[in-house]
Amino acid sequence: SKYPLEFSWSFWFYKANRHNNWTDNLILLATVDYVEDFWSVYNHLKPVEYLSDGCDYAVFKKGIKPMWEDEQNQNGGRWLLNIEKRASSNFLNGLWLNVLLSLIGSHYDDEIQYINGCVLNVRFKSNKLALWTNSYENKQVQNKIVKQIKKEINLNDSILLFEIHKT
Ligand code: M7G
Repeated sequence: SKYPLEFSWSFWFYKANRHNNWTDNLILLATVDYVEDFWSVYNHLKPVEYLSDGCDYAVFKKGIKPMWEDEQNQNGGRWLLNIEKRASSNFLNGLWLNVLLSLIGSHYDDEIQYINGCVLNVRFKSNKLALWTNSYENKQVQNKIVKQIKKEINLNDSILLFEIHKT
């Protein structure tokens, strides 16, 4: 029997294409309800180090789109980490996997309810990792979340900035 996740999670891929609206470039890849299915999808996908500039991966709770327009993101924001290009691909891959495991494993106590998902932006200048949350007004929740994410990715000294989404 398979091991169920506390929440179902959807994998998304964004591929840059100037001819489309931003939202039309987002593709829902798969939704997973079990640990085993998470690994099937994860293992099937290109490791982040091979994504080309302009692409994103996003993993969000099922039913929440990784875009500002989704109702669940209306009062939300993101904890943002810049990842310098000189960081190794192992580091980048590990960072992304650790964030995913922290989400599917619900490592955030009660604060998991305030987390919508995570995004990795692969960009020419600097890659970005972000954890999207759903209530920017709740400072206490935001601080607990950022403390935990730093622990998960083993980066206690790095700086994550909180940004409120554009609406
Ligand atoms: P980005 O891809 O988050 O970062 O935003 P980047 O500047 O490092 O590439 C780039 C642009 O994509 C934004 O200025 C928006 O035009 C568009 N964009 C990004 N997001 C996350 C959204 C979104 O959620 N909704 C819409 N409509 N456009 C977005």
